[in-house]
Formats: sequence, C-alpha cells, structure tokens
Amino acid sequence: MSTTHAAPDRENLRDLAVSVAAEAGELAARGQAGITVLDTKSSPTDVVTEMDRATEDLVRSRLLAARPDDAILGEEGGDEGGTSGVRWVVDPIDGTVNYLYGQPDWAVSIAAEIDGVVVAAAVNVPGRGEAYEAVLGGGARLNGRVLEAPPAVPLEQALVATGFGYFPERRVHQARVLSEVIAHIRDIRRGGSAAVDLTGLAVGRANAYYERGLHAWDWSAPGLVASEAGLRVGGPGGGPPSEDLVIAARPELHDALEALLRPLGADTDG
Ligand code: LIP
Repeated sequence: MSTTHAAPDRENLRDLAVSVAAEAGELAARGQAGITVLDTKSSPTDVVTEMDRATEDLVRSRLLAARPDDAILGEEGGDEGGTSGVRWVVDPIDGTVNYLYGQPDWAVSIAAEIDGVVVAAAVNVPGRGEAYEAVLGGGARLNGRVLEAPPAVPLEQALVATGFGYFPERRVHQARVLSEVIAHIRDIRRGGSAAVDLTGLAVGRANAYYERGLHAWDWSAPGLVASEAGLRVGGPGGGPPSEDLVIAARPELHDALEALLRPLGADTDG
C-alpha cells in the first residue's frame, strides 16, 4: 500500500466498480446492433470492435475521475501506472465474438487490486440483466441477492464449461484434451465468455470451468465473484489462476478435474 495513501475501503472500490460497469454495459449494449470488426489482435479471429475501445475509454475515464492516482490494466489500453497501490483490471467486453455476432453472453468486467490482491469486483452482463459484485471476504451478489454456489457433484455428473484460444494450433490441442475429458463428465458447454462462464458457476449454470490462454482481465473480476460464492478458482497444480490454465469448481470437484486435466497437458499447447 502506498505510504501517502490511506488503505481504500473495499466496499467503496466495489461500489465504484459496480457503478462504472453498469454505465459501460449500457454504452456497449446500445452499440451492439450492427457492430463490425475494427481490427484484429493476436490472430485473424481475435477481433476488436470500436465498442471494445469506447467502453474501455469510458471505464478508464470514470475510474480515474474518481481515483486519479490508481493504476489500470485494460485489455485494449494496456498498463497505466499509478501511485496509490490500487490497480484496476478491466475487460471492457469479455466475449467479443459473441458481442460481434449479436449474442447476449458478453460482459463488462472490472476488478480492483490492492497490492496485487483482488479485493473488489463487478461483472455486468447486460444481455442477461445480471449485475454481479463481490468483495474479498465479503461475499458475492447477483442483482443484490447473496450468491452461494450449488454443492459439488461427482466428476462424471459434472457439466463443464470451457473455451478455446484464437490460435488454430492451440485449439487443435485443446480439442484433443476435450476429446479425453468428455468421456469422464456429464457434458461440456462452450459459451464464449470467461466472465459469463465463471459467474455462471455461482448460479449453477455449470458445475466447473477450465480454460487455457486467458489473461488477468478475463478472470480477475469473475474469479472473485466465483470464489466468494464458495468455488475454488485456481490454476495448474493447485496454484493461482494463470494464462497456462484456469480451473474453477467446488474444491472436491476442482481437485478431481485438475487430476484429470494434468496428464492430458491441458496447461500446455501439446
Ligand atoms: C474470450 C474469453 C473466452 C475465450 C475466448 C476469448 P475475449 O475473451 O472470455 O473464455 O474462450 O476465446 O478469449 O477475447 O472475448 O475478451
């Protein structure tokens, strides 16, 4: 924590994130009809729209107007340093391909870190009318209602959400891993947004989620919602979530899924 800034109140950071995510979600929702590709990033299918950039610009301007000394890491605008010890981690539109195709499952994700620990989060899913929020140690809510994830189920009964990367070579390996996983679980769902997938675990839309190739802006805010709803959100070998792999489930199912994924090389590109 900065020596010149008092430790900010986690609830105040949550409230700011909720308010900005709601405004940004309204902006993005208004701009979805007829949206087109503005540019591509890591691959020809890793698209960005003008609303990705406009939404992040709005989020940055609102956060810095309220807290000018904070740092911000955003998917589109990169890393902007600060002096307060608070860093915002922002995905302006998570599920950009869904957004581009006029589908409802995309989200605005805003997380607040203090000294590298996520302490407050907001995930706004306009297409579903869902506003998620969480405070570290303070629980998670959906539209103001306290969230508690359903109990674990055995691996063979688990509905598992997952996703695929933007590089064909990675997707081929991910499909090979999935071809093994699918024999041991109920079924899979591929929704196209890590934020919608992770928050969906907290409301029982799936029992577990795993994916390789995400970034901090994909998992930080929805990961806190999921963990505050009673789920474990981790990475390879029991470590923290990482670009190598994110796994989320109730602890006993998390362990069973991690044990299945590890020998399959789910945290590698084959
Ligand atoms: C998306 C993730 C999703 C993944 C997609 C994409 P984006 O993020 O939320 O889980 O499967 O390939 O990475 O690019 O829409 O912000």
